Amino acid sequence: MSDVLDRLCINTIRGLAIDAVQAANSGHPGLPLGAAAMGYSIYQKHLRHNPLDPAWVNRDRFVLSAGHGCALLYSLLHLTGYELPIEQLKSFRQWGSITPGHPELGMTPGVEATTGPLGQGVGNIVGMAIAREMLAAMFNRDDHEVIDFRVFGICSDGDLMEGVAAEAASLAGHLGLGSIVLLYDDNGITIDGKTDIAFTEDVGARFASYGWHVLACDGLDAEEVNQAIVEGIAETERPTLIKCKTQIGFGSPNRAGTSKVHGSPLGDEELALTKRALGMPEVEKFHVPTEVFKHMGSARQSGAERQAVWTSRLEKAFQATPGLQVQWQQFWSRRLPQDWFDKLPVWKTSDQPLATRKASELCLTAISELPWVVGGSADLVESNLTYVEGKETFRKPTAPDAIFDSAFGNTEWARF
Ligand SMILES: Cc1ncc(C[n+]2csc(CCOP(=O)(O)OP(=O)(O)O)c2C)c(N)n1
Ligand SMILES: [Mg+2]
Repeated sequence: MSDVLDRLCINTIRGLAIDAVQAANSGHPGLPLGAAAMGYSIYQKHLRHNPLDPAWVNRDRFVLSAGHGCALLYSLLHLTGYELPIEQLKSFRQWGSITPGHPELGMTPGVEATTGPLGQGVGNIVGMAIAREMLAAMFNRDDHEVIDFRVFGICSDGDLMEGVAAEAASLAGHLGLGSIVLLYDDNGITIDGKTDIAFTEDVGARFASYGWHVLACDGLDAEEVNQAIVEGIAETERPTLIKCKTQIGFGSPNRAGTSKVHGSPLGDEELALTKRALGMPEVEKFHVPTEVFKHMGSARQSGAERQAVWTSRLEKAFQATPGLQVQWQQFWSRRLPQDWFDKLPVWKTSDQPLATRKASELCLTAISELPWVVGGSADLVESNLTYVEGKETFRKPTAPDAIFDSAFGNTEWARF
């Protein structure tokens, strides 16, 4: 029974996405048709979110790195009860709508990152997972874990061809960012044709060499995807990549498996044929069966309940740890203390010359007492003077710190 309902939900997502693209007469139907089961499994079975409060601090994150497939994301957000009414799907890609042709952070409730430039969403995912570890180090106490969100994502062939994804994935493997579960829409097709015209590497072996936990499954089979995600979540020491074998444009009798379906609307005739193949009503546009609305829309209630449980956990943590609440409120209000500016050193033009890197160091040191200052250096700490005495580097518990090893212990995540 649940199999039947799952299939209906997945095909409803497909139907909404291709109707949106057709209504706009532009967009990308191929990815939503192929990756609908992946998106559904994440949103329906695993994502701990509250559609009515997309800013809930401890929500699981989801990033669609392959931003061109955003009709999939908008369909998922609509069905799970975000403030994204069906009219927004009907006005996909239109001026004034909140459903732009690639996801935009701050425009659509539930969109966590602006994506479109391939590979960069993978970078966002890794950044979010790093932020999670920093937040956990700041706010979790032994018996009170208030930060424990996971970071999910979907990426495509094009994403994994990009250097930025490789660099970020290497760092994620090195750091052992176990909160990441990244699904790879392995459909073997890009805009110019089959991936083997340019991309024949063993992606799984590459990610394994980065230190990732690599799984593979049939990405069209919701239950297989679901099982793989369960395994990915259970692995908390390494990030997980799930190679999901799919077919671009799945369901479209004349376009599935071809690059033609990547970025052009199906057209009325092929759209009807696709819906027929998927067992969906052919004429009615933007069709959502009542049972799908009920099933997927239940995320509103379960999300609110989950957030309420977490809120009481947070209150218990505040009670148990003096000072934590003030620190928490200061941090999330994103306001700096009134006098932070006064702490900065002041120079006059008549002063002795000073190297800018030295002046930078003095400024950094002055503001380093703010608890949330995080800095970085492109392997140039000693030349840029970006190290602040008494502060620690962010690194994996077991990783050596080449420069400062003797000065600081390396047995736990740096506390900020
Ligand atoms: C950095 C970058 N280069 C090029 C593009 C243009 N572009 C959009 S999608 C795409 C590739 C499509 O292939 P894939 O990522 O496998 O997506 P699919 O066709 O399977 O949906 C390209 C090259 C881009 N968005 N970003
Ligand atoms: Mg592809």
